[in-house]
This record gives sequence, C-alpha cells and structure tokens, in this order.
Amino acid sequence: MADFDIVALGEPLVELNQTHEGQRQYLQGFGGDTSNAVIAAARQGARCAYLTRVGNDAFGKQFLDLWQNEGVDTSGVEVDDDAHTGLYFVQHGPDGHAFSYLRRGSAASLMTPASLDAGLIERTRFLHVSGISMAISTTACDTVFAAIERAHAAGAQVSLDSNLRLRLWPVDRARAILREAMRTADVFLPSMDDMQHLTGNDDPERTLDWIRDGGAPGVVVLKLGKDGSIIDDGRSRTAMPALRVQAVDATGAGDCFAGSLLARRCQGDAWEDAVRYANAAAALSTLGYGAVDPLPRAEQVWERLKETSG
Ligand code: KDG
Repeated sequence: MADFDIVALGEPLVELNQTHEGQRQYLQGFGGDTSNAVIAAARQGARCAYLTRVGNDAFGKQFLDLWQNEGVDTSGVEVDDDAHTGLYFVQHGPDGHAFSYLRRGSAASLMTPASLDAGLIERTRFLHVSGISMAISTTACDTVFAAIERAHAAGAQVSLDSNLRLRLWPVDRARAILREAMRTADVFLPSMDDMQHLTGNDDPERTLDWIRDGGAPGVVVLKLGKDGSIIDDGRSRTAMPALRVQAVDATGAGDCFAGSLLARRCQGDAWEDAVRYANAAAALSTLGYGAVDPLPRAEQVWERLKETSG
C-alpha cells in the first residue's frame, strides 16, 4: 500500500491579501496553488506530502510550520540558503481578484529533477502538478515532466490542474506545454477561463472535444465557475451544478476543488460524488480572505452538503 494519497509538486507563495478594496491594508497568509491543494486535501483526511523548495528565511520557516501543523509531510522540501521564498499580492476589484508576484529567482523556481530525490513520488497514489508548477522556470518545467515519468513508472496516477497564469509565460508556450502535459494526465482539471485563452473558444463541449482530440487519456473535469463543471470520463459527459454562496475572496478555490476531489477519490468516491463534495468545499473556501485560512475541514463540507440536499 502507498504511504501517501497525494504528493504535490510546485511553488508555495507568501500571500499579502488586500482586505479592503482600495486601501493599503494587507493580511499575511499563505498561497501557492499546489500547496493550497495539498493542504485542502489534508483537511479532508488525505495523507499528503509536498515537494518544493523554500528560502532559508522567515517565510520559508512559516511554511514548514504550516505544512507540519496541517499534517503534510515535508521530507521532500529543500531549504535554499541563497534564494528567497516567493511572494504575491492579492488585490480585489469589481472584476474579482488580481495577483501581482515577487517570485523571479525564488527557491522553488530553482528546482531541478534532482529535487525529486526524496523518493516520495514512488510512495503515492496521486502526483498533483499544475500549469503554475511548469510556468515558474524551465528547470521547474523539466522537474514536473520528470516527476510525471517517475509517478507513472511507480504506478501512481497523475493529476494536472491547468492553472494558467499568463504573467508567468507566453500563451504559445503555455499551450504547447499544457497540451503535452495533459496527454500524460490521468486526471485533468482545466478551467473554462484557462481553456478559452488556450483555444480561443468559449463553448464547453467544443473545449472538451479539443482536449480529447489533443490526446488527453484520463478523466477530465472542466470547471465552469458559477455554472458548475462537466465530468468527461471518456465515455460520457455529466454536468454538475455549482453550489451558490456569497463569495468574499475566490483565491485558491480551484486548488481547494482539486485537493478535495483527489482526497475523496482516495476515500473511494465515484466521480460524481467526489465532484459534488469538491464543489461544496470550493464554495466554502471563498467565504473568507486568503487561499489557506478559509479552506474547510471535512465536517464543514459534510454539514454544507447535508443542508443543500435536505
Ligand atoms: O490558485 C491560487 C493561486 O494562484 C495563488 O495562491 C497564487 O500560486 C499562486 C500563483 O502562482 O498564482
């Protein structure tokens, strides 16, 4: 039996989140899409580990404490004496949230395939990676592909979240790399917004056709925001409704969806049940500021599901 349900690979970012639109007050928290996902999964009871690099600085130490407190294994986290932990700002406006980054040259962006040597990928059921993990540098991109190969060689499944961030790479490179990566994914989690940038079309069915024609072999869950999601398991497509809430800050909601979905799959849920659960978890994660603090625990998600079904 594998020691871990989910090992994620990517970059954690210290978060400074503007809590009042237009004002200069920022709440310090934690972000980084794959770190958010693995913490969300751990809060749903999954056995998790994180593969990354942090600086030998106050924020790197805060992250190590955070993961350890959340029960996320840190034996694959490297600490770099010469590079810093990445940082980002979240600002809120009429069109939702926007990110600004201070991350170039960060410890995580300097990862190489040698950063995988802790042997965790060989001991997990799922490896989870994202578009951001591949966008932060070319060596990180190589590391993701090396991790995917190692995961498959060891019999693990690969989960890929599109998480397209066009501040990090040009759209043509993003399209080419994400297309290559989605061909290796057992679970592909694209958002409609991301796919619209990559394909130029805004129709979910045509987008799923594009993904299948591009050679994606696994289960695809296309996230449609307030319109829910579509599960495509290669045989049929099932529309799943969204759960409506009064969102305060949607930062990290997609990561919560990914982590919760994988956690529930590891606990034996069928795809529809896992997506229903992940939708509820993601909706709850938007009720407070920050990517990590509002991530719900399993009891809260079950409570919410009970309310909405009853
Ligand atoms: O999904 C939320 C993340 O995007 C956020 O936490 C910051 O990882 C981040 C990024 O690179 O945008």
